[in-house]
Amino acid sequence: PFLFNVVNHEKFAKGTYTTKFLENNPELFDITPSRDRGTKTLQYIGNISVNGFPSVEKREKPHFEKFKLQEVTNEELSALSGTKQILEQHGPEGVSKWLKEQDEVLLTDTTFRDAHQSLLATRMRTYDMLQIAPETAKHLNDAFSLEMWGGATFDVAYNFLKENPWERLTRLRKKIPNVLFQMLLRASNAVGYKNYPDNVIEKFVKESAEAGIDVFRIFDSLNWLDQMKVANEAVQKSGKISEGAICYTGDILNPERSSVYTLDYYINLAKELQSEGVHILGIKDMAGLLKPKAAYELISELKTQIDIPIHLHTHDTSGNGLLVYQSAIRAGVDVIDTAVASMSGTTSQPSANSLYYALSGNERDVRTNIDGLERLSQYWDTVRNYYSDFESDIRSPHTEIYQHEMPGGQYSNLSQQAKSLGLGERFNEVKDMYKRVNLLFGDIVKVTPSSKVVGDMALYMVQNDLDEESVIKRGHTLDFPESVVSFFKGEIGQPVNGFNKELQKVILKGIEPIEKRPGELLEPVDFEELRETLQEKQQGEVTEQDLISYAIYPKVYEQYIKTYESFGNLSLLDTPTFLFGMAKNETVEITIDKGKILIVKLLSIGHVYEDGHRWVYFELNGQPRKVYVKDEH
Ligand code: 3PY
Ligand code: ZN
Repeated sequence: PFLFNVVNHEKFAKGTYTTKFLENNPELFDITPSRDRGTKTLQYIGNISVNGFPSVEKREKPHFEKFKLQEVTNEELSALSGTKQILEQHGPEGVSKWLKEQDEVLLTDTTFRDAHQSLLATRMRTYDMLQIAPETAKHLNDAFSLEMWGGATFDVAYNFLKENPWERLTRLRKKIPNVLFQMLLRASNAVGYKNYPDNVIEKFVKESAEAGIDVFRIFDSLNWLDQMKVANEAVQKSGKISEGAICYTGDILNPERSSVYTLDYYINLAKELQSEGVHILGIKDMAGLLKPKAAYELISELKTQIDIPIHLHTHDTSGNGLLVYQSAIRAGVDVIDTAVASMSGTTSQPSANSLYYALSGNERDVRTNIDGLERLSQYWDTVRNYYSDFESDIRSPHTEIYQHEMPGGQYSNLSQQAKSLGLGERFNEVKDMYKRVNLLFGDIVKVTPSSKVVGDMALYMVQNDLDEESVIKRGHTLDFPESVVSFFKGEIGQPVNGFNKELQKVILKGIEPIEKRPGELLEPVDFEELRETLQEKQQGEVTEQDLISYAIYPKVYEQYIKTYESFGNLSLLDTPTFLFGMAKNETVEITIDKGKILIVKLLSIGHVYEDGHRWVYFELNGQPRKVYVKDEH
């Protein structure tokens, strides 16, 4: 097992594992042991106990007050009836019609997706969601939906949490049978950062719908509606709810800000989406730029111009989120996105708990169960502590958002990126440059992946001391970031104002850009061929879900299966053990299957040998066991 440990460890902890390493060391496979689940789990815990978890400061496992979960019996769960049952009985049109008949405003709870994507770098684990899932079903029975999938959660699950996002979906579905499950779908970019062939989008939607997604919020990062058609049609075909979303940028109250992003611009997009047959209109205010008065004007006007229900999403970065919702509610919005209090505010969504009290006595209430929300908030308050290493550095409202227009989920990411490039002390410059790059690019919609292009360019310009003029003058001698080149080639679509031609020329250096929808030009993926390729890499059967994951994220997925094969299903570990390992003499119980529990006690960690390894001694269900672990220090 020793040699095997080396492989296991290096590829997990550093992510620098390459096939070269194996090619050069074929003997590593000579002793391939078929290890049982217990040993795999011990191997992981041993590793983390010795070396710590990437990006988490190594320290003794913290212990916070344990939240006492209420038992919700299976009978209670199956007696719950919510929007999921309305969809089952009346179909997507039925839900759309029903929504419009409600007097109260309904909630989408984003705690399982956007809230932790925006606050904790998307690191919330399935384990913590599952613990509270039955109570969530009960307390949020009145919600319109739970946004719990898509966006960045898909790749982060595989890449950083070493867990399978499809398993998250199916396991939560079992515990929450009553409320619609919603995901964020980046249209032709699926859950990735680039355009995929149409048949990949179609298959992704089909599999997601079958696994339990009911509402697909579809957006294009440049508001180019042509890009949304393939996804919308696939959702319609699956019998699920298609929410066509418009991304909000600029400021409709300020005609000097832009002559393009006006009230009319948004109304026209909404009408077009309605004519595509979407069941709900989404307004996606990803940066939190929509001001209260603008929300009132936009929603009021939409209410007179379109017939489908309106679903508003915002971020509370400026601190004005509740005012925005209050205005939108007065104007007749049908559904709004909130998070439970302890996972709300700043770059996340506004707090559902606060909104409940803010509206009390008003002409229109929010439909929710405040006592239930308080319990959920207490639960997440405790759980959030374990993820403190992933908290962003925003501690208070940031009104500068109205200037730089950076999406909620990008801020902490970009600040991390800046730090890693040695620009940590120049982040104010980076933010200012972000604003300038947007204008240099012709004032584009900024949301994943177009926001990443602007961010990459801003970092590049600050790092190389470039400005608008020198970038054009010296551009022919510069190697621009890959995402920037791809954007100017037209590979993520066409921006509203077209490209800055002068800049495009210096960036592309003779390459012809495309003007067509990229999906039209991309070869369809041959899934049978891909299945054969993957079958060679993966032990066990290749499912349709594995296949589509591999099509979207080949490298990330391959890395994940290797980790899985070495350490087993890591989503079964409790979060403190997953992130901090175990202390001497500590015992944990891990349920690996119904009725199958591993009782693990860590006895001691041995000294370092000359080869840099240590033995870690355990008791597993009463039997002595030891694993050999490389010490990385
Ligand atoms: C995503 O695409 O992940 C987003 O949350 C965009 O706002
Ligand atoms: Zn968002």
